[in-house]
Amino acid sequence: MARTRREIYALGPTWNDTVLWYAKAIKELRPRPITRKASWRYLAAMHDFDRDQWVSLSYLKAGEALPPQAEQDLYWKQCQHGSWYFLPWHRAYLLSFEEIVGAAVKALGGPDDWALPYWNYSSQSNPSALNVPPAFLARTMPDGSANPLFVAARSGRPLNRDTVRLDTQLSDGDFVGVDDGPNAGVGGPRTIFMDHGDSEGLIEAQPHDIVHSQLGGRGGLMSYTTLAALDPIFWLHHANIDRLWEVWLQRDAANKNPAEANWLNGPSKKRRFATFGPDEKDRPSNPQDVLSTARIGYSYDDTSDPLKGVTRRRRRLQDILPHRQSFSVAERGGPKAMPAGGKFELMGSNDKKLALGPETATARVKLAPRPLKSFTRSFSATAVQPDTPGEPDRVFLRLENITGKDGSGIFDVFVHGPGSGAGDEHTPVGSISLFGLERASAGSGRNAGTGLTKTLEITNAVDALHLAKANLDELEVSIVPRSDVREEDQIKVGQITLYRQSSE
Ligand SMILES: [Cu+2]
Repeated sequence: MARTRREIYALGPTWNDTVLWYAKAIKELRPRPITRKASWRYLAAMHDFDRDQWVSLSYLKAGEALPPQAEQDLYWKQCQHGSWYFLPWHRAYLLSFEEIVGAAVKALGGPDDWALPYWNYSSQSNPSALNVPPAFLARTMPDGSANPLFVAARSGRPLNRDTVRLDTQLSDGDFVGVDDGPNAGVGGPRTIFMDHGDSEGLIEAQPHDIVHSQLGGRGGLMSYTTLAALDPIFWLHHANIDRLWEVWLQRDAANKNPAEANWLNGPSKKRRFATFGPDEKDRPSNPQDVLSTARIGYSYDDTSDPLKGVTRRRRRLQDILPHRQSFSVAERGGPKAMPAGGKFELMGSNDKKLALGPETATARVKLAPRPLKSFTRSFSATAVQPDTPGEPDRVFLRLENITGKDGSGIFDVFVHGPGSGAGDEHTPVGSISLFGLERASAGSGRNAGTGLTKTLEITNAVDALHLAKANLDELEVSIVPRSDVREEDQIKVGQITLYRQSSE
C-alpha cells in the first residue's frame, strides 16, 4: 500500500486521523520491552543510546534487561551525522519507524496506509509554520487521557524564521562538495561510518541541527543525539529533512546524488547499516536501497521548489549588480589563475582558542595579502560584467574543532570590520547549532574528540564590506549566544579560518 507523507498543518484540525493514530500507536509501542525491535525505545536507541542518561530520565529502569551486546553493536547507536550518509541513513531509519508505527495503527483498527506526517517549518504560505504543531503541545488527547505526543523536556517555543531559511541550502549544486574543502556540499563530506564527523552538509547544519536545538532547548530531548528520537516530534522533523533531499534533487536536473560505490554501497570498514521491517527481519539499508521513495513505498504531497528556480549565482549577482558603478575601470582585473593545489585557498586565521559563554565572543582574523588580492580582483572583474561566465569568488568562514560539554546552544555569527562591533546594526552571516557537541567532544567517540566544525558561507557579507570599501586586511568575527549558554559548558572554538573558493 503506497503511503503519502503530508504536511502536518495540511492535515486539517489538530486531532486529525493521522495525528490521532500516531498518538494511539505510540501508546501501544512505548510500554513494549526494550529488547523487542518493534518497540518505541529500541527504535530510539538505534539513533543513539546512553544507559545512565536514560535511567536518570526514567526511560529505562536501573536493572532493566537490554538486548545482547552483539545485537546492540549492530542495531543501536547508528546515527550518521557529519557524513555523506546523513540523508540516506536517516531515510532507511525513518522507513523502519514508519512501517512499525503503521503496523501498530493497522492492528489497532486504523487505516492500512498510515504515513508519517512532516512539519514544513520553512513554509512561506502557512502563517503557523514556525509554531510547534499544537497536537504536540497539548497535555491531553481529545478523550482526556494523557497525550503521548507531549514531552515536558522540550522548549515548545516557535522557531525563528531566519534559522529555517533554505536559500543557501537548496541553491548549492553539489551533494558532496570538495574533499578537504570548507564547503561540504548539500549532503555532507565523504566519510566512513560516523557517529559525528567534524564537518557536515548544508541541510544537516540548517535547518536540521538548528531545529533540533531550538525544539529541545537546554536539557530537552531534541538537543542530544542520545535522546532525540524519544521525542515524537523528532520523526516529523526528519521526515521534512528527508523531503528537502527530494526537493533539492527535483528543483534542478543538474542536482545529483553521488554515483560513487563507497556511498551507494554504504560503509563497510567499521560497521554496516542495519534496519528492519515490521517483521523485525533485516533488510537492505544502504543508500542504493533507498534512493527511490516510490520503490520503498512512499511519496510526499509536496516537493515543489520554495526558491522557484533561483540559483545561487543569480541571487548574488542581483545583490551586487546595482553597485557596479562604484567600481572604477582600473579596478577591473583579468580572470585570475586558480590557486595551486585546488579550488580552495586559506585567506586567514586567528591565533588562539576562543571561549564561548553567555557573553559575545570576538576574534580577530588577519587576512593574508595574496589570496585577498585575488579575491578582490575576481570580485571586481565579474561584478562589473554580468554576462561574464562564472561567479565571483565565494568566501567561507570555518569555526573549527569546537568542543564542550553541552551542545544545546545556538549562536549568531557576525563578520565585521575591526572594532565595529556586532550590534543590532549588523545582520548575522548565519546561525550555528552545536547539536552533537558532547558526542563529538568525547575522547572515546569515533571522532576521537576533535569536536565539531561549523562552516558558514560569508560571501555576501564580504561583498558588502568590499562594496563599502572597508579595509579588508583584518576582519572580526563575533559569536553571540541566542540561547541559554553557560560558562560550565566549557565551549571552545579551536580555530577560526577564512577560505576563498575560486569560480569554476
Ligand atoms: Cu536529527
